[in-house]
Amino acid sequence: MDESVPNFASLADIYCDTSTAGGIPLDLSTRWNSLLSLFRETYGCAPDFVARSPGRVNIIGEHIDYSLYDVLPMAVTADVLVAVNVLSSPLVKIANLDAERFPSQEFHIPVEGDIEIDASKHEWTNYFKAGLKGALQFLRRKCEGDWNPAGMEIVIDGIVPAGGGMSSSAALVCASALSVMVANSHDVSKRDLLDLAVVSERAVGVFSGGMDQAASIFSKRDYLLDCAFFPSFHAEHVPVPRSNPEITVLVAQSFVAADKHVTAPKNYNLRVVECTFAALILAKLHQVLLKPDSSPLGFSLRNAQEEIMRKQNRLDQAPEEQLMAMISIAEEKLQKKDGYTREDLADILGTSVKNLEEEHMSRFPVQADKFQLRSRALHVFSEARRVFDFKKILSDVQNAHGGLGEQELRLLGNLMNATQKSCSEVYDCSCPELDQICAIARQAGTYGSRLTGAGWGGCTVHLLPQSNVEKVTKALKEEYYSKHFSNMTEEKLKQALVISKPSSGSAVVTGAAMEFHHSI
Ligand code: NG1
Repeated sequence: MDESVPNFASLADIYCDTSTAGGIPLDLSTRWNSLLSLFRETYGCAPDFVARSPGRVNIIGEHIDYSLYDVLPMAVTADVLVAVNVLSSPLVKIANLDAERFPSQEFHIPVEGDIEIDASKHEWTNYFKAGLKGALQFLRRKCEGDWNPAGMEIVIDGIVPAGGGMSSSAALVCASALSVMVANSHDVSKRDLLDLAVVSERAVGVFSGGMDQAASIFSKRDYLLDCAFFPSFHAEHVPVPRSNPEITVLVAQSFVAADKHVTAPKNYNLRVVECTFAALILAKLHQVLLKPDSSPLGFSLRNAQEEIMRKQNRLDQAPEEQLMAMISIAEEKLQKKDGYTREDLADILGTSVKNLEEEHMSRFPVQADKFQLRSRALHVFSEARRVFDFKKILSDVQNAHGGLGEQELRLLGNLMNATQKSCSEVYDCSCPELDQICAIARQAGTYGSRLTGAGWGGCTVHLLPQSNVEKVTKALKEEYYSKHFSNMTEEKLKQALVISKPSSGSAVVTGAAMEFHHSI
């Protein structure tokens, strides 16, 4: 767990793709060359290093990381690159390969004091600044005495679709934080990078769970990442057993932009607050005390489960039985099916509405008259159970040295379909377009189809036999893309439908790799 972020000299160590030239995917080498050329044009020298962090697709476990339940994502090939030349004075100059959408900026790093980020102004550089802020706070704590932050000349290129459920923001924050650590000559462990990237992302105005940053940092090529958050973070690489028929993961964009930073008060942040209240109310009704935990507001449903199970002497029960018990408890105790007002919550918790708002709703605004505790808790407990069942199918097959057959694949698919149903009907984080894409894809031959990431737009993920890829993509093109978007180009369709393989996580790239690509 204390492993350092790897340093690679060859891009072939990072990317896995079959369409390669000399082991390197062709369009990726073109992209690296564009980055390095722009760097030279802008700053008159080659970068000292490139920090990279990928996006991710979550296979199962949606909206439960901030309740500290296990999730199962994997990193994708699409990533963010931050090319850096280190300066001795604390000046930061940032350019982006897509200069039209992301204009250049310059600012000074305060020698003392914090980096200011105005979360109400939606600027792309906020994400870099968030990474910088987290890294500087970390470095100031670590480096005692006379320490001055290094300046940086930077060119950034990100190809993780924004607002697309593939975690472009976490990829940018992780790559930025990593670049600052390396520019300040700090050998950074994956664990430290995770801690500071999660805190950094919360500075941009979202009560982020830890899944995206964990997947971006810890992932390993060809493996899924089993992330556990309770009682503390732990990640394991899960092999995907061979299968007959051969399977593929397809990611399909809805092109409904889901900007969770803009909609957070009614969507993402509100869900975090609702889950926190559900934890506090369940604990209160069972007269158990919760110690603060690492969830965004300090009290998670997983923590409430632990304490309630302890009180009922059920801690030695299997995790799936405990989760079934929590489902019954939520059904019995969280009775208000149409939601809880602030007064209801204050009343049960024995506090005032003012205190309630100050303690749990003051860091970021949330907009709601009623808080849906029952449905949110039921989604969380049932989704945590689905993750458990999904992992068990994989590990049983792996332990028996067998392969996934039709029966196991159908079971995995059913779990993904059940997640979609719960996201749509219980957690209320889907949208008609996501529901429609999943229905079309299933009809055309996937085992399982569901939204991935925060939802309310963005991406869907599908598990399907390799042999059905053509049928499913054709159905999606005809029945979704061409119906919703009259002028969809081939280029845009290529971005919309991507076969994803588990990729490697954050890395620093130096020396030979960059020169090699520069000379292609
Ligand atoms: P997206 O919006 O797809 O990056 C968000 C959260 C995750 C997790 C998922 C829902 C951030 C950075 N990411 O993912 O932690 O809660 O929603 O499962 O906030």
